[in-house]
Amino acid sequence: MAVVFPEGFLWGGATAANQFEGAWDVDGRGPSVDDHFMGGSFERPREITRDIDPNKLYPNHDGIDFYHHSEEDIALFAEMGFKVFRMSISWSRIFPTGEEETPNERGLAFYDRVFDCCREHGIEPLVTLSHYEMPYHLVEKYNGWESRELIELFYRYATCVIDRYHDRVRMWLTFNEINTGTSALGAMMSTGLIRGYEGPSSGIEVTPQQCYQALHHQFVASGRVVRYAHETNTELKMGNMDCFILSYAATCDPADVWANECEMNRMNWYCSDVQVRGAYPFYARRYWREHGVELAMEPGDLDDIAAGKVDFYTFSYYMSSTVGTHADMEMTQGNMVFGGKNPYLESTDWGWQIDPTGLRYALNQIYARYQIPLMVVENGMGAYDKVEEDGSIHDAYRIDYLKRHVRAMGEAIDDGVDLIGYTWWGPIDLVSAGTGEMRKRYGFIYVDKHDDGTGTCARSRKDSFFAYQKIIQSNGASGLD
Ligand code: BGP
Repeated sequence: MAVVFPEGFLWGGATAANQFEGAWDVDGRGPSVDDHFMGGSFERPREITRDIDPNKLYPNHDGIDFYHHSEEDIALFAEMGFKVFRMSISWSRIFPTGEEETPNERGLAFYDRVFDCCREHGIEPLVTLSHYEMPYHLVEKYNGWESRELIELFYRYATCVIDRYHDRVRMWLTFNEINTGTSALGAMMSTGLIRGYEGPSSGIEVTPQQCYQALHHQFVASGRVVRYAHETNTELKMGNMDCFILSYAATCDPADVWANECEMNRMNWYCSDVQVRGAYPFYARRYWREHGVELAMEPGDLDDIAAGKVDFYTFSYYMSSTVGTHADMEMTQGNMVFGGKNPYLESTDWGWQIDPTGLRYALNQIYARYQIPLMVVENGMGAYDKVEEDGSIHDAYRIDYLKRHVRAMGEAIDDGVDLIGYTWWGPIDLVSAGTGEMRKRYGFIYVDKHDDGTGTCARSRKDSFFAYQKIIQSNGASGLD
């Protein structure tokens, strides 16, 4: 039976300012945390330097220069038929250190141009307020979200951009993959807990106390911003954003099943239970106790969380893993998490296990739990692409990944899930968050930019560009064979 997507389904693509804008020091922008990350690879983690060393390469500084290609890129998205374009605002473009009293007008003007251009093409912007970044000054001064000060500073930034753009941007997400704040890389990128970190050998360790305290501050900030948005314009829709790392019990040993249940609570449900239901979940207290977490809260924090429930649930989905208690488990990894290998699944060149059925399963699980509209705001495949002599790129592997995941979404919709949209991660090649590489490509649009910083930044269409175009044009009714 053909897959039927609802009328008005939001097809599109997703990006993040720090990974594609470039222009890191242009028009008054301040350095953000990502500007201190050097490039790495699958084998070699990215290193952070406290000072920017002019002799080193920081891939996020140039990104793919969307800053100077925005009109061309949005036109290409429109050519594919995008209904929605997910992007983030760079906080340090608006408040360069995060502590200014007034915003940087030149930064605001850039996003005016971007949103106007989207509107001209009939594309709805979906904006993430914080996608793995914050002004670097806040890391040095406050150790990021460990400090309560960040709540007010983020609120100042978020309310400023909501005031400026709410007539053109109706859909907002507060924090990208907020749940990765409990992982090592997420603690650096998402919550900025890296004061004193000088590279993998520096020995700085982040404790559960720091991670969960930082998350608490983000929950309060998110709650206040959601409430502000709802009061400012009743048409605004506010979402959470979780990295859904679906895991299966490695065996049917009840000990494995229970271990997986605990991991699903910790990794996948903890943050969304707070942001969707407006309260900490029942299992949190035992977890905190057993991990030495004692949250410092102020009066009103829980009210802010309760008043800031989101309107729709969004998530990224790339892979699944397994969880078990047996010593002989073979492990694999993504960018933010590690997990067990699943013998029934194939993996990408970076070891991410491909599991379209897992997407259907995840959508059903999430919808059963929350019963609010869902949106897949990241899904995609990082791969090496070969450019043929005539410039064409035949990325059949990416098309296959796309089709299988779209079919899985169609099944979930048929199951009864209220799924409202899908934004492919990296519709245009951009810098990898996990490794800082360019050669780990996700795009339907190729960008001539390389790991050594060379390249013209010229854009071209891969085969997948036309495959996605066909799917969108038929609203998922064809192009999936
Ligand atoms: C998610 C992030 C994105 C993106 C994506 C792909 O975790 O939200 O920013 O980068 O993963 O990951 P990577 O770039 O590490 O391949």
